[in-house]
Amino acid sequence: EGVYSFASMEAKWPAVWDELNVFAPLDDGSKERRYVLDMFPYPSGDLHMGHAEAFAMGDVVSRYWRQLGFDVLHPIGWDSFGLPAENAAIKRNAHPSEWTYANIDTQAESFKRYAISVDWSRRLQTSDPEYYRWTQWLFKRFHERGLAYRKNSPVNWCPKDQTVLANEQVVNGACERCGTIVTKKSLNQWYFKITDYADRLLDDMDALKGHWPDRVLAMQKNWIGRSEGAHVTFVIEAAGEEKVQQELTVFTTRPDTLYGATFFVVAADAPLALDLVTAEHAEALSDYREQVKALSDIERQSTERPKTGVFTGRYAVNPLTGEKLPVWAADYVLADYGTGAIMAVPAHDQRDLDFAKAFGLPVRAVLDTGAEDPAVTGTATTGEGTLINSGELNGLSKSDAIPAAIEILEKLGTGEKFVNFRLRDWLLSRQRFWGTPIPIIHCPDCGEVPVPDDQLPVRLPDNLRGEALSPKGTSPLAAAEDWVNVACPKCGGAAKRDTDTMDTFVDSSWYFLRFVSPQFTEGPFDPAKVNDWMPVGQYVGGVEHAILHLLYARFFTKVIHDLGLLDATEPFSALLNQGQVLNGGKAMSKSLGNGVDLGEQLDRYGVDAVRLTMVFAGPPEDDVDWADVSPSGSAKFLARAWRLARDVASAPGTDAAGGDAALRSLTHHTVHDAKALLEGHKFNVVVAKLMELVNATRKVIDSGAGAADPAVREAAEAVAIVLSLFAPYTAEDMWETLGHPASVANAGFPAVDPALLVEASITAIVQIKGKVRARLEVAPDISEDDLRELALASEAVQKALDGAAIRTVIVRAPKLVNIVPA
Ligand code: ANZ
Ligand code: ZN
Repeated sequence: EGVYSFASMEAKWPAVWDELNVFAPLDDGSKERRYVLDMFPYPSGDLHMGHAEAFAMGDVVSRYWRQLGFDVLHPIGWDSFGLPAENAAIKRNAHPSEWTYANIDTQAESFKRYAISVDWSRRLQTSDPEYYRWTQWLFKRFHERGLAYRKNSPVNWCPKDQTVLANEQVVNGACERCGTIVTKKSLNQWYFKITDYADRLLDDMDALKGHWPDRVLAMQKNWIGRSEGAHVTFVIEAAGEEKVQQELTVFTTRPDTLYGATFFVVAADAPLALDLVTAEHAEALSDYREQVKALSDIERQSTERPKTGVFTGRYAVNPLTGEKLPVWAADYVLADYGTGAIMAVPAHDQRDLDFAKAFGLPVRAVLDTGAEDPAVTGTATTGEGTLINSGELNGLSKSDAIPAAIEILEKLGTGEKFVNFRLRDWLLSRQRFWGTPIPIIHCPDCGEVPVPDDQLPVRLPDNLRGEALSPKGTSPLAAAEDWVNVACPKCGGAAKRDTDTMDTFVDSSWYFLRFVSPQFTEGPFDPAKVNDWMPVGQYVGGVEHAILHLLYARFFTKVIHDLGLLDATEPFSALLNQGQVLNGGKAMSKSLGNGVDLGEQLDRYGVDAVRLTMVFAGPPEDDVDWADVSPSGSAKFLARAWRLARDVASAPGTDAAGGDAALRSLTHHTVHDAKALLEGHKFNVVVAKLMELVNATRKVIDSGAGAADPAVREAAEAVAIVLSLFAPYTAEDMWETLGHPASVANAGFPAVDPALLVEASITAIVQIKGKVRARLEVAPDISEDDLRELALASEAVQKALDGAAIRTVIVRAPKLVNIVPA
């Protein structure tokens, strides 16, 4: 031996760790528990560089907590339903499960080689019937509480994937997955009533501040979009014809501007527009609605686009003034926000002003902000100011006028304070095959009948393959007649199963709970275990999940709490977003041809070197540019660390007393600092400190007592333990060489001797006129007087002063003396 060989370490240790069951938690309450979780992978192909980075970070936390003596739960599973498997199955005339489980096996092998410290006995897959049985069970509990319901409404439709999408899956008007522009389609779909939880989702973020990235919290806050204002109801003027619509309610954040409303706008695509329009204007509206359909919400709200719209022929009456205001239909008002209708105040809202200019509608300022009249400038005024042209509100400030206006409206019975949310209910049904079947049976007599709990899971049929799965706009499950046609559980009559499957984000909204007892058969998780582990103490994953997965998981946790099944109200106490792995400053992609193959890197440099490189590249939140890092440099460092252990092992023993004092101090400082740095996720700095310690240890070996010095052994052991967080193979090998039984993962973080942290001396700097003239080695607790005396007596200082008189001496013990000559 004697030569560092990552290949032989990688061949040796996994079996030992397996045998010793090193990474399974005791789960017996003998130690304090901590739960660390990486966002579980999707089984597309083998692991890539992104996995290697994310899992390296999560593993540092997990291994650190284990070294601190916690009982650590660190599980892994697969988010294994979803479109790619289905598309691959169509292409290969296969069943999606074949592709899925083959990929999972490949990834599992790679993860084992990558030596992530997980308890493999807890592995789960969301596409396992043993798992989705409980996804269905939870769906039923939501359904019983009215939190899962079906409604007909215009939904986002991806023409390529031939399925509906949740609002959260539409990014800049396009399908999050394939980039196709999303259209609207009216369909009967299942929803989760996440809007019932909007307030709690927002309020409970307070407890996450400082533990979740600010950016993620800001994104969630914005997505929930709480907006305080009022509902104001206007009576529609009957223009002699039969009245279809009696009233029009708007949501406004600016009830103070009511006197400045000069017209109304309803969303052209809302049913409301059809209810309002008079016969005379019906055709113009219907033509306009065709135009609007093609636009995304982003385009519709763009301030760049010229304003378009049609008059409905109706007027609404301002409850405060009796003024008749024309009602228009336009696309810049969205059908599914607020009430889908607005009172337009062109003087103080730019979009309303643009619209007023385009159609020659009046502009009336009601707030004097000191700026010029918006009717003249074309710029709406939005700042603070004093109310004008506003009857009883005149003279009030904007912030006083808002509640005053609401009070007046409430007295008139025509308005009230209202809090509006941007958040919509979560559309969860999908017209695809490879997902959790919705456990509902539709009976012509009994309506929606849930499948009884003892008949769960509703399994996917296994006789659909290849072409039968191709998207048709309705779920492929509809074609499986023997599966679809069932007896109604209530009346026994002929009935049909629901043929939609659930959004895969449903599967991932509760998997962290399943990990506490993945084999439990009496419920989704063992109630006796779940509160021992939840909430997750550290969650690690990409920022791309800021809204979708993380919001949904928070929602599920709150509902499951409300069901009385869980104490926690938040799933993840702390969140770490790792950066991306780039190559040449750009994300790796096929089209750029800058992909780096993980397997190849592992073959070339070894697992430890790749892991260390990921961690050493910078703080975990930053991107890693593979073109800028040096896995071969990492490999060299690992070999250098490893040789310390070898040298110690082959040196003759000495008595434990003594040892190189400077090295001992450095070792204890390194361990001490590493703790604080690890808590702050400054993993890269810990690695840098280890490098320093390895170099210092080597110097001592090469001089003085050599490897037999007990300070050298102490340093080598500390290196092995701290290094085990980043480079488990090298560390385990060092630990064995140093004469300890496996595993170094359970060695315990080295104890720090506080006496060794006290510095023997510190360098004080002496400046004259701002120039450094001397450096003095002084005791850290030197007094000001002593330091002044020492500085003035110093030869270098005497020389620099050259007899000049001194005006003042400023002393900051123990580090600085500033001499100001007269
Ligand atoms: C009158 C008004 C006067 C308004 C004014 C603003 C300024 P947030 O903060 O996003 O909640 N609005 C309401 N529903 C809308 C919809 N469906 N589509 C487009 N715009 C809509 O914005 C609330 C404001 O956005 C509301 O207050 C309304 O315009 C508009 F000087 O009412 B406001
Ligand atoms: Zn029935």
